[in-house]
Order: sequence, then structure tokens, then C-alpha cells
Amino acid sequence: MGLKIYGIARSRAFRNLWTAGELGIKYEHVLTDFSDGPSSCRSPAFKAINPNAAVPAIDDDGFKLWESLAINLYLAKKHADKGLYPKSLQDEAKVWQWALWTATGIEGPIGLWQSHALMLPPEKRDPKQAADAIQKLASPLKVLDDHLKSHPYLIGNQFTVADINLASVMSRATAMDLSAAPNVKVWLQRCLDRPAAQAAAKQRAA
Ligand SMILES: N[C@@H](CCC(=O)N[C@@H](CS)C(=O)NCC(=O)O)C(=O)O
Repeated sequence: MGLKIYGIARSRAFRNLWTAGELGIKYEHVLTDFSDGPSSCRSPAFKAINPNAAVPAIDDDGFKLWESLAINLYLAKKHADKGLYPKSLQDEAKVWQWALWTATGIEGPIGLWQSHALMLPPEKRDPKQAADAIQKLASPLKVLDDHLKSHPYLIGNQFTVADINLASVMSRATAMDLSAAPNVKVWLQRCLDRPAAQAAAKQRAA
């Protein structure tokens, strides 16, 4: 049976496709979208995998999991020999710290900014919402920028799943003015330049 990744690269499944690429593991990509057809994330068949009717989700030999960042943590830990998951308890805790920080403090405002600066049809964009999102991000981005002053990656010198989780959430922020956070800008580009990130981004653009 093996690993199945449900979603499309234009969704948050991008994060898991990137991780699977970094790990070099085999998987089946089950295209699951937002249509009304059988491949919809709202279909009864898919809701048996993720009752939230949202992608991504995985089925790993019968083990079902949803929430994109949790899926990345699971895959990285399962394949810890590939080096994306830290070895020490403290570094592992730091990976959790950054994942929760990403989910609770970064993803919301980044999503709002993306919608109103990049994704919505121009007539539906609200510049005030985009500006509010930038304001909400200022303080956490300063924390991240300070951290990255002395570390090339979130967990010291090692590229880990913590970087994938945060950089994938921030992946469209390359279009944001990051001049107040120069270390974030460099780190984000360093992460997104990785071949596995580029391969997942290519699928997203297709
Ligand atoms: N927190 C969840 C969010 C999942 C989510 O909202 N996914 C979106 C796509 S990126 C979705 O499937 N939305 C359902 C829909 O638009 O019908 C995660 O990170 O996996």
C-alpha cells in the first residue's frame, strides 16, 4: 500500500510534497481538489480520511493523518535517518516550538496578506486587510530575524523539518517587503532554493 499524499500542490499539500521530496521517499500523489466531483476534498470517500473536508491528508499503510504541519513532523520523524528530524530531546522540542509558533502566529496573517495582496481577484482585494496583516507580522518577524542572525536555520546549523514548516507557510512572502527582516529574507530564499522545494513549487505552478 505505502504512503498516499492527498491534495494538490496549489494547496497546503505543497508542504508535504516538499518534505517527501527532501526525504526521497516513494509515495502516491492522490490529486484531491476543491471541485464538486469524485476527486473533491468534500467527497464522502475523502471525508473518511479527513472529516474536516480539507487537504492535505495522508494514508500511510492505513495510518491516516491530517494537518499539514503534523504530517511533516510525522514523516520527518518516521524517516529520521534522512536527517530532517533532530536527534536530541531539546532540539525536538524546538521543532515543536517553531511548528506551533508558525501555526498560531504566522499562518493566519500570512494567509490574509496573500489573499489581499496576491490571490484574490483585484476587485476583491482589500488593501487595509493586507496592511493589517503586515502589522501583525512585524513583531514575530522581528523575533525570527533576531534568531536567524546567529543561526543559518531554525535549529542551529542543520536544515530540518522546522525550516520546511515555516518556510512553506511563508513561501509566498518572497513577494512581501522583507527589508525590515533581512535575515528572514535570506533564510527563506535559502530554503525555497532547495531542489525539493523547487520541484514542489513547479507542481504548484503547473
Ligand atoms: N490547518 C489545516 C488547513 C487545511 C486547509 O484549510 N486546507 C485547504 C486548502 S489549502 C482546504 O482544503 N480547504 C477546503 C475547501 O476550500 O473546501 C492544514 O494545515 O492542513
